[in-house]
Amino acid sequence: MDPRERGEGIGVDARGEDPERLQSAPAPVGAGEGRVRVGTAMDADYLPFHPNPSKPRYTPPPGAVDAHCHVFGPAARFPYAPERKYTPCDAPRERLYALRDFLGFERNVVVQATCHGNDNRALVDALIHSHGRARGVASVGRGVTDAELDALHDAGVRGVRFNFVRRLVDFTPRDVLAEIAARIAPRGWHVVVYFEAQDLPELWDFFTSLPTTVVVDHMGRPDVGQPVDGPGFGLFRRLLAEHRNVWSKVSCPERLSKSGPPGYDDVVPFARRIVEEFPDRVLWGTDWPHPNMKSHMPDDGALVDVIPRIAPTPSLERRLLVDNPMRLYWPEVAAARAYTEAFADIPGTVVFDATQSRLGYGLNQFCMSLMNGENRAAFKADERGYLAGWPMTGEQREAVIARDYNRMLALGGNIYFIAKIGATDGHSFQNLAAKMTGVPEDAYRAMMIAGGRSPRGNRSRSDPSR
Ligand code: 0GY
Repeated sequence: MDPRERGEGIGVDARGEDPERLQSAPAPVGAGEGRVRVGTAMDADYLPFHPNPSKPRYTPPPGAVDAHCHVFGPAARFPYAPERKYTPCDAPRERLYALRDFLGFERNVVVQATCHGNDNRALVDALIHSHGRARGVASVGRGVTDAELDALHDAGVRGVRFNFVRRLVDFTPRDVLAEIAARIAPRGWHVVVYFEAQDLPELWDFFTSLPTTVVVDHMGRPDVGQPVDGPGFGLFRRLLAEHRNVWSKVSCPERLSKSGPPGYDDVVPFARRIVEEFPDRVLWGTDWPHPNMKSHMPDDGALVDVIPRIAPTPSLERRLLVDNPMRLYWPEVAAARAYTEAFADIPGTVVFDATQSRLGYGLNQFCMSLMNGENRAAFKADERGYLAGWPMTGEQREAVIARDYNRMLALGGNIYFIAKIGATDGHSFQNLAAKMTGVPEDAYRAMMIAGGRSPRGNRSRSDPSR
């Protein structure tokens, strides 16, 4: 059996030899031909996702979220909906997560696509196998039970999607959608809407009556042949300006562009305008696996390289890729982060939170290996050689070689672990702490006996009594 049909052999390690390309065995064009997938085959004119996207030149900030992507099938496990308008190429979660790592993202928001209708099983399967690194937007009908909504929430779903694009779905009465929105609102979920720009006037009243945050897919699909200051895009900007609960995904240049890849130059001014005007209500996503593209299949690496052109400052980038999606999809993590960030301006303090812990995982594992005598001997005999065997950054290795303990803390080291290096060198904890403080050991000892360091001048800069 072809491993692609089992969704296997395409995990994060299945990279080819060219580090500039993600080489995980593509589903070739026409992969559906001649195959029976529970009675369905990929549409003859359907373009499969890019087989080997390039490595982006742009590096997303740590913690970046791809906030619009899909999983399709595999159809053998998760059949496509009978009422679907297209049959795609399977795009299983393993491929999505391999792409996430290759492009330099940390998390995904997986959005239910119409080819799966209201059957969210492939989405839920992707979420529960993401180790907490994916959250989702589901599609539900009026008959959904509270228990089903609970189960979706437990899996990581935080929103529902209402699709108004006529080529993708049949019409659903507005009162049905309003009823669904009223049921999900108390859960803190939001509504994602997908529509064509020409339908915005007719949908305006419905959108503005929704009781939740409303996230618009792909900037409401503007006609980028029109001026960015023209009436069409002006109406969309007015929607965001007048309704602070409305957000926009600045995604899908490949769908909107007339000028095409690699730069998608005609879409850039539209996306940039939205990012600059509404920096705290924008999200970005790859839209992998790019269903229903007809003109071309985008190289996902090239799509990532558009980001710095639409979010041209580090602050805009961070809000677009990290702060905004975290606030909407992982609010509990964002709140914990905001709490620890409040301590970041205390002189000499590095808060060891989940972010630092992830950064320093390899460094701290190396430190713990020094608990073992043979490992200590091996490290002492050849420090660089020994360090090369641990998954650490070059900066972390250099900080260890230099015994720069403060730098190690900044790079994710934990004091309880990095103290093992000091112990290996024959230092007491007191000696180590003195070294980190930059005073002789005697002076450090005297200070501690006298009651420890004075908090004066060492409080948070935001503390008026500092
Ligand atoms: C997208 C866009 C498309 C498809 C869907 O749910 C879907 O089937 O969203 C499209 O064909 O424009 O966001 O993936």
